[in-house]
Amino acid sequence: PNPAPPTVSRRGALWFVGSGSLLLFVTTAGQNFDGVLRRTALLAPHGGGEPASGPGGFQINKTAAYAGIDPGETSEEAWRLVVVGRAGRTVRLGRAELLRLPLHSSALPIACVEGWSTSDQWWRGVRLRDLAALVGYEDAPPDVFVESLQRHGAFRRAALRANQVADPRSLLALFVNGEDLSPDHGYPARVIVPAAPGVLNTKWVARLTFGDL
Ligand SMILES: Nc1nc2c(c(=O)[nH]1)N[C@H]1C(S)=C(S)[C@@H](COP(=O)(O)O)O[C@H]1N2
Ligand SMILES: [Mo]
Repeated sequence: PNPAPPTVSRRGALWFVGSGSLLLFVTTAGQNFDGVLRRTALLAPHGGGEPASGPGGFQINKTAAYAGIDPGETSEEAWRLVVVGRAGRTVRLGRAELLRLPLHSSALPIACVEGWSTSDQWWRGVRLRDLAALVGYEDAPPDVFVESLQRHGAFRRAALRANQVADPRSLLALFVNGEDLSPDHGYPARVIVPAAPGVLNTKWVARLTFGDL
């Protein structure tokens, strides 16, 4: 029966709603366009690179160029995966050595919290739990800390839990859809794990440190 005096005028309320809608419009409309305009879509999927066609033709979060990956450091001669395990046990593996380990396949999507996901892609590589076994965790694999060749940016490292490492579908992938990973999808090696946000699928992997985190 005794409402408090209004704290906002009718005009104020209309202005607030109107400018809020306009702000949403300008921060999402860019997703409908290509090129520079697309990057203005701060609140909508704006992608990093446009998917090409062929085996690597699915969405890309950050391209190799954006992440500052120098093709010289991903070559067969230069690149070594460093795997650290129990009591500091360390092995270094080139791509050729990884290919001599048992290879397995997983059909898994990438689901990015930025608002897109792919259909299942056919990944092939070495099981994370097999890599844990190489450095002293033969039975129950522990957590793993994954680091990329990428030097800057929040996505250059990720931690995976023991249950994710133990999952037989979790791979250090070397191939996707029957071909070598493309540079933008993480060549020479990237993590792929089931039922996790895309950000855990670290690309251009350089180092895996197994041990409870
Ligand atoms: N090193 C590195 N790995 C990364 C990223 C990154 O920026 N740098 N982006 C992550 C995010 S947010 C997603 S969704 C996936 C996307 O993988 P894709 O680009 O191969 O589709 O990679 C993840 N791995
Ligand atoms: Mo993502």
